[in-house]
Amino acid sequence: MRIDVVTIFPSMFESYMAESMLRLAQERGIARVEVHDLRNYTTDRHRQVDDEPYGGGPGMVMKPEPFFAAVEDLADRFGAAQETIMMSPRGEPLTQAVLEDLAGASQLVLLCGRYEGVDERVHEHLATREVSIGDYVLTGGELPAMVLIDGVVRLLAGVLGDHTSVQEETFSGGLLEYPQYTRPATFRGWPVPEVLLSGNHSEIERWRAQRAREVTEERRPDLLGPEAREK
Ligand code: 9D3
Repeated sequence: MRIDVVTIFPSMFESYMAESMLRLAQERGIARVEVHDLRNYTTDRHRQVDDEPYGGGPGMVMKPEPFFAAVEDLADRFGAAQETIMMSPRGEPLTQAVLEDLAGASQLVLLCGRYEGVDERVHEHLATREVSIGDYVLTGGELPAMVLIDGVVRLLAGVLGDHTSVQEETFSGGLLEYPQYTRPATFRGWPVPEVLLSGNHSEIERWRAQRAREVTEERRPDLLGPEAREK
């Protein structure tokens, strides 16, 4: 998969790209992520990427031309992407289902905004999709873009071990994780639940399923069916 990111803060991506599973994925040829400076697509002397809003109001709005020039240049060089995604607080919420959908694409372009917003023509005529990572206000689309990249790339075959596919099914099953423990068997007087030391694997499986259910009912009843939510 090829992912191109357009941003006025390309350096924000450096440490994330240099570490983590993303480097592994790039070394294995599974993903190629390139970050492009939006200012390189300006044509004026001041390399201006924003301007005052028509109709007045506070803050600045990002100009459309550099975004269009960037996406068109990327299409010329690498072919048209399946999706051109605007990271935006108005976007559809990012979920595991959206990540799974995006992981099926061979090429993505991610557009990161800053300031109070981006000229509506970018949303309407350039982006094929808009994605938000949740209902809270950040200062720009860069961290959301990294969140999306992280979630998509880890789904690509061969990035992580085989064990993850099984865990994925568990999560898609809609429950939170059961509690996990490692040594020591007693830490500061707090013991590991005895069943986990028993070696009885069917008992352990039952205990884990029950705890996962309890934790989910307690913390995220919205993940359970509407019936369970009533309780
Ligand atoms: C005045 C209304 N604001 C929207 C709540 C304007 C605004 C604030 C912050 C517009 C953009 C931003 C910067 N945020 C993002 O670009 C962003 C974001 C976010 O803030 N939260 C969750 N997901 C995302 S994806 C992009």
